[in-house]
Amino acid sequence: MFLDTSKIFIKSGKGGDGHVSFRREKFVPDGGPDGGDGGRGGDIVFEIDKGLSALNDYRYSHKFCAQNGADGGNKRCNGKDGEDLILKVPEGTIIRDEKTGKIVADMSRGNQRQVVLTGGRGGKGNMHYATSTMQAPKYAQPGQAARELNVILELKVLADVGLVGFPNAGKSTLLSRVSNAQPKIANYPFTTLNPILGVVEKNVSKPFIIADIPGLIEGASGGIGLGIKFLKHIERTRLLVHMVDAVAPDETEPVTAIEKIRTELAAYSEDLLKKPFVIAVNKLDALDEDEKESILKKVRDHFSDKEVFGISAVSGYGIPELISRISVLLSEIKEDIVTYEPDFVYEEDSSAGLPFTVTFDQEENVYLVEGPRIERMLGYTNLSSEKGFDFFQKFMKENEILSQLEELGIKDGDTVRIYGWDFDYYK
Ligand SMILES: Nc1nc2c(ncn2[C@@H]2O[C@H](COP(=O)(O)OP(=O)(O)OP(=O)(O)O)[C@@H](O)[C@H]2O)c(=O)[nH]1
Ligand SMILES: [Mg+2]
Repeated sequence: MFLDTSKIFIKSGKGGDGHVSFRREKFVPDGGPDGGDGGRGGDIVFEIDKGLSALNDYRYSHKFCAQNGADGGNKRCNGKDGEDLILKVPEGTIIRDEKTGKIVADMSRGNQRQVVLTGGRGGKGNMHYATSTMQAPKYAQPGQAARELNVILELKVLADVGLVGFPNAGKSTLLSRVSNAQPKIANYPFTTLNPILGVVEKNVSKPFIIADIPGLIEGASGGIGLGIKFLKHIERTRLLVHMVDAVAPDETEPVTAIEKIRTELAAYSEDLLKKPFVIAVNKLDALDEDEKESILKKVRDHFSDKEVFGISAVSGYGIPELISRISVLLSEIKEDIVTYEPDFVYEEDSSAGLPFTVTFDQEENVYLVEGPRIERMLGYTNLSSEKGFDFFQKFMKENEILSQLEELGIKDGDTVRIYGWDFDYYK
């Protein structure tokens, strides 16, 4: 079976915690801090695999977690980084946030590999927190939390040409003749059950990809037949080939058949209707010269501004002309296939709501700010960078930590200690 949507849960690795330890050596009574850093957590990475044509790998597995970073150790040992988890998808896979429907990534063309969830940063060990006033820091930074997300994977195939038509028109027969693909061909409707891609390489200046779309029927856009399920696979093609059976009975004769298919395309999306197209009238080998002429004339009269090719997918008649014309048309159409711009932004788990305390330590004459809310903030803030420090100042203000310090009577020049970091307070 061909799977073109799947819902999965992804989670990056948590950063390892920094370690608290002190050097112990003979004859050295008070060894300095030597707790190592935690390793970084693994990323969740999506990668295009050209060998894949469906999302079948995601049928039974729905949960994907990258490895956590290891905690730091003593003697300045840093924890091992967690391994990234690489998820392979076919080209054309769109990743959406399940909750908001926003685009996380579109794995197409230029975007062959993308980190979708970064692993948590490893926490710094206490060896980083020794300062002139704080020789024996008992604090190490916790590792940054893992990031997790429920996402919907949706495949919208990327092909240059979409082959559309009623069932049994001979689409798969044509594909098998001009490309490397080997679709099933049979004399009954709905032989092809999912889109099949083939690469056309012979007799063209630049190879292109044709998608054989399962037969459409009246009402397809409303879900009849294999219907709407496959119309989305036409969205990202650049050129359509309307294929019709020249020997089909009246109600499915070429002009009617093409008009019906175009009604379905329009009902799905006006954009499909705007795509350039050519017409291939197939099975001409089954007609005599007069019948051939009269059918082609009818189609040409009706679609007077379109290019109409008479072909036989079985005998090969007319196919070189059709293929070389498609090749030229493709070179004239700009490569502006629909790609989806990411608009999803991962929101860090908020530290709001977690407790914290602000106290005054008389013995050491410092103000202490502690608690899970502060630890969480330190986990994702790099205080030694300017940006990190700005964020930290904003955090102190917004979380009313500054106003609580003021209530305790803090004055300019007093020391505030936050897990081993000492700051001079200035209003
Ligand atoms: N005489 C003749 N028969 C053809 C020609 N092309 C295809 N056929 C026959 O038409 C039948 C349907 O061909 P397919 O290629 O399976 O048709 P399809 O459009 O892919 O059909 P679905 O997959 O059901 O949408 C098969 O029996 C083919 O052998 C042709 O040029 N001439
Ligand atoms: Mg077919």
